[in-house]
Amino acid sequence: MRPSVLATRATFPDIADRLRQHFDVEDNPSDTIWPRDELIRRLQGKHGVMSTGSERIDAALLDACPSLKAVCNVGVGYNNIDVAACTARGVLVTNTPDVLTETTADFGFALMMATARRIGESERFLRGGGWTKTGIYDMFAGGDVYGATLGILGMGRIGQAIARRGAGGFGMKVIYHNRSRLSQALEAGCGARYVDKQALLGEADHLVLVLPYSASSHHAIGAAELSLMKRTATLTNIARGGIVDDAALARALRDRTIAAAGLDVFEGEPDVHPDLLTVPNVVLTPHIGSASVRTRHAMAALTADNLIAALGFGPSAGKPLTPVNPEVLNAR
Ligand code: 8YV
Repeated sequence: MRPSVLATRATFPDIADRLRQHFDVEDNPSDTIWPRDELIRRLQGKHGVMSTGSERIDAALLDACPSLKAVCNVGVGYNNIDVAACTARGVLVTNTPDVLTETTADFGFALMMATARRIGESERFLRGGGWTKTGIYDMFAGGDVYGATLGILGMGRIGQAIARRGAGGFGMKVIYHNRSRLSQALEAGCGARYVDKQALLGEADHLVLVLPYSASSHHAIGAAELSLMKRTATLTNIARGGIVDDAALARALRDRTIAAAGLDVFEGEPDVHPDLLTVPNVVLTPHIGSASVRTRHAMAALTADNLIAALGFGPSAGKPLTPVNPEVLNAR
């Protein structure tokens, strides 16, 4: 009997073909997010799932889908998956590190620049016909990026790639804070200096968040942290919703206690806090940090290879490339 797998979103035709060499495949051509009960229904009898950050994979879902042996996430962050619950049930979890690092760093840098230089606000002004009615000489004067201080909270692969961009091409002084300090070699490689969180908040002209979401990073940036930032500073979040207290951020933007924010991720996304939709000094994007065609294809390919290997097929049968809970493999 061929194993069955579910892809929760539409995937590339060649990736679907790759999966079909080994599995019966059900995918989601409509690309809408299935409600949870529908997801559970579609997972019945499935041995593996190619999931995204939009699905919550927890103990209740696993118990309702006992045939599931592998949860292969199209994404590096996997806070949507209860890994301990998967491990306890012998379900392998995989993710997609490395293949998205540079693309996501490009996006983080672009969003930071758009925020600093007020690109969203000025584009809305132009589209609204404002340019033909008003003198705009200083109206959209923003903060400089070149030569400014770039602060990075969370210094994993993507944080380091953003640091390299800042220190390299943009002459920035780069400071970072992380749970653990990088080795001297890594710090030198990305041109960044370790500081404590308070110094990071107080010194950064542009603060970029790239840390994983967990109970300990929930609201890592709230009203207290925002109050430590410069009035001229910007905040960019490409990490996860929930790391920032969005209501507190909306207040800080409204009161101009910080200059502007760029947000690709939101608490409760795809819903966005209504106050963030009304303040002008924020650039909003719908969680597209890794979304270049080449990178999304590479993420899908790695996920498919993980799924194929996890279910015992292909050249690395039994040895998925990027497991999150490899202890499950040892126990098999
Ligand atoms: C994905 C991401 O868009 O990799 C991540 O952690 O947030 C993004 O690359 C997301 O996981 C949906 O698949």
